Amino acid sequence: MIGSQGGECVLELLGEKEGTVLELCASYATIQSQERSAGFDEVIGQYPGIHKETWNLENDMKDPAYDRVYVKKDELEKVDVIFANNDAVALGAYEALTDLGMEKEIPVVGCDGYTGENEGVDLVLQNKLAATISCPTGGKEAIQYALNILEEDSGVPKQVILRSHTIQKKNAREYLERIRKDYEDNGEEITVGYSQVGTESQWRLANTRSIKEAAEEFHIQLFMEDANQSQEKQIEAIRSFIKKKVDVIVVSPVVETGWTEVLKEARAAGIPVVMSDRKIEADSDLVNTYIGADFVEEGKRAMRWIRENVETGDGTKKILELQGNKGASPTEERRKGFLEILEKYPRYQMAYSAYGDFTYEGGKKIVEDYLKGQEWDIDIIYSHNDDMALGAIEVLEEHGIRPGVDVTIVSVDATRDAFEAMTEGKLNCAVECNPLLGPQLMKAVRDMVAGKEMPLRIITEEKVYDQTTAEKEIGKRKY
Ligand code: GYE
Repeated sequence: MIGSQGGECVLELLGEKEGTVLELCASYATIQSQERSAGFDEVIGQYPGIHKETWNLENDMKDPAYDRVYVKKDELEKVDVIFANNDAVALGAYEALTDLGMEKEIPVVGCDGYTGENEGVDLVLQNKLAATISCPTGGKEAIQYALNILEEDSGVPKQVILRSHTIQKKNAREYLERIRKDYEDNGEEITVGYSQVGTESQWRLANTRSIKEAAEEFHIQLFMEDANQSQEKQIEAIRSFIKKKVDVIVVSPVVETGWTEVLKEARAAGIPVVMSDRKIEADSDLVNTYIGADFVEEGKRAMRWIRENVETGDGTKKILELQGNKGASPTEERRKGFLEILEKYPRYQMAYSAYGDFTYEGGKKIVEDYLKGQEWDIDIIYSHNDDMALGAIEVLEEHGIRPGVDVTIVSVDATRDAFEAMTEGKLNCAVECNPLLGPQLMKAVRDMVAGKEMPLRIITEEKVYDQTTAEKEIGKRKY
């Protein structure tokens, strides 16, 4: 159904029923992908003037799709349209075409048609995709039919084939409006209990603001508890939410382990749980979905930037690492990703590493302690967040060591403060971690309450900034 609709859409774009279409078959080994491809063939196959090429991709992610398309410029020359069986892959293809200067020549069609920021419908509105074919998950309808069956209503159909839609620029706004109405018609007020980590960083403050604003915008009643970095307090908060019988519980977990018991209590009470920003170690059936960044990738990006920008000559460069709080997923994973790249380049050495709990004071203290023990001999500071990096900068300056000059500093988050430090030349690079999770989270909450099936993970989109780009970007910083 979705594939054949994709086929119709491609026909419309080709106009003359001839030409070459490149099909990007994401996660090609899955049944879903094969079905979409078969549906597509059924339509396209009727026109002998249309030549089809298929590239099978192992997964459905954007970056590998970008890489695959980018290196094949020669083969793209004869292509008239690209059809990707998911929107992330379609976006990867579009970005590769843009970097090759071919985006005007080859329209890209995707599938899924999700309605969040930078998802299918939005990409159509941004003129990045020529169209997306929406894929209804059917969760809401399934629940409605289940209720009908329980109430012994007659006329429950045996099979329901849901409609998918072709969304193009001309109908995208109308489509979004219809979906919004669907939600409103649903009527009931949703309640969410949110256990927040604390107020340790600028990132966290921006994150809290984003969640509160989005709750208002989505008409969701929010109970937010600040745990002041204590897991005990978070567990207490979750229990209080269970007692309140909220519709959904959201946790931004201060550490990864120790959640199983309380999450089982939530499950027993029938309350779905979402992990926001950070992850945990627990059975996957205890958490409905995760929303947040790819922290391993952030660590890798930090070290890749160092490798490309800090020359070693014949010597070695010493790194001091400011870690977040012990046992938190961003701490563990930012370290892991960083070390994974570092290990390949023995001229960079991890000389010292300590926990600074993601706070300004924590960053200060690590550098102060280091300087108490020895002469300053560090070339690079890698900080798991901006606040600690800024704390470190203060201490370095007090000791006459020039941050950003005598020592290269790379941090994660890319808050406005970090941009200021970059434009002042004190911070060299900031790997972005987007705290504005509110809208995506509240959308997921609404979807969940409406009975929609949730993706396992929702990963945010991020970039790397340094002094060459900071000046241009600082004005756009929202946090
Ligand atoms: O980077 C840091 C904050 O969990 C991603 O926590 C978050 C991290 C963020 O305190 O600044």
